[in-house]
Amino acid sequence: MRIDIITVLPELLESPFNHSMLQRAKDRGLLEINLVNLRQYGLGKHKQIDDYQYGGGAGLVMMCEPIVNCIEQLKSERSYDEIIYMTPDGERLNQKTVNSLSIQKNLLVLCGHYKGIDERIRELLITKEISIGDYVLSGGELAAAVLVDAVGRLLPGVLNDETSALYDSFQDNLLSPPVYTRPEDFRGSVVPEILLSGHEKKIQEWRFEKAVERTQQRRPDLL
Ligand code: 6GU
Repeated sequence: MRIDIITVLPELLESPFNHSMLQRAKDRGLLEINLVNLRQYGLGKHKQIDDYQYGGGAGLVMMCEPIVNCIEQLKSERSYDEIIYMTPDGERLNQKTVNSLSIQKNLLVLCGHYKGIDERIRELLITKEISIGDYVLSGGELAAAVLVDAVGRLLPGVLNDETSALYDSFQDNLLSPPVYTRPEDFRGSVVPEILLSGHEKKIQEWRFEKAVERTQQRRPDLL
């Protein structure tokens, strides 16, 4: 998969993908991430990318020309399965969307800033709008990092144990069951006996039961 990310702050996105799973995905040639600095497409000698909004009001709006020129340039080089705009008023990201994006070949992600982007860009070029939750970030970059991480770890060959994504929280609309490692007794708090039994079928049943219980308690909306 290739993901192109259009941003005014490429520095902010340089580190998040250089560690752990995402680094492994890149090393194995499963994931290519290309940061595009929107400033290059800015207008005039100041490379302007934003301007005051019509109708007045505080806050700058990202202009049509730099973004449209940038996207058109990228589209002339390859075709995209989705052109995603990261915005707090987008559809809230969930595992289902992450799963469906993880089977695409080319994604283009646009990070918004300030008061957002000129509405006409959304009408003309954006195919999907994504928010990562009901709170406001100062820009779309950290949200894009969240999206790319969630998608990148699902690419076949990225996870060590390929089945492990199957047991992720949310993968079947259930939260994960509790997990334990050594020692067996930590300050008097002990690991549930069933997990020490070696009884694989019973352990699976226990985990499922705990997953349902935890989901009921914490996220009944998922059931
Ligand atoms: Cl995608 N962008 C911004 N600026 N804030 C957000 C968001 C995105 N998702 C949640 N809050």
